Amino acid sequence: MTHTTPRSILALATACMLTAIAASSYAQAPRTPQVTDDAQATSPRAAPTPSSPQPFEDLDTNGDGAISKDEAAVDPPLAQAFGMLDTDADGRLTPEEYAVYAQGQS
Ligand SMILES: [Ca+2]
Ligand SMILES: [Ca+2]
Repeated sequence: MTHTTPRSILALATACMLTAIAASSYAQAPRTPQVTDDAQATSPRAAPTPSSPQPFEDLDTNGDGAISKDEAAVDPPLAQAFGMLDTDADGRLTPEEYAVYAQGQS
């Protein structure tokens, strides 16, 4: 009669499971605050999202009277809408074409 099923093994197994569960939830815990800390720390400074459209003159950095795609790149929403705003598809935004965007922003 060497058949031994001590309860200590069951207890040990249960303890291992609990430890594993505790370890997994503990491993997840420190990540969440870090992410929110990063988001709070960086978003106010590193996100230069202009609430109002920039003046045409500011975007036309080379002063040729039109906003090229490169010049529009400083304003990501404008760069995204560039193709839609460039109604004559010449690759440049005239003041009239830009006005449509500026009005839509304000
Ligand atoms: Ca220009
Ligand atoms: Ca155009």
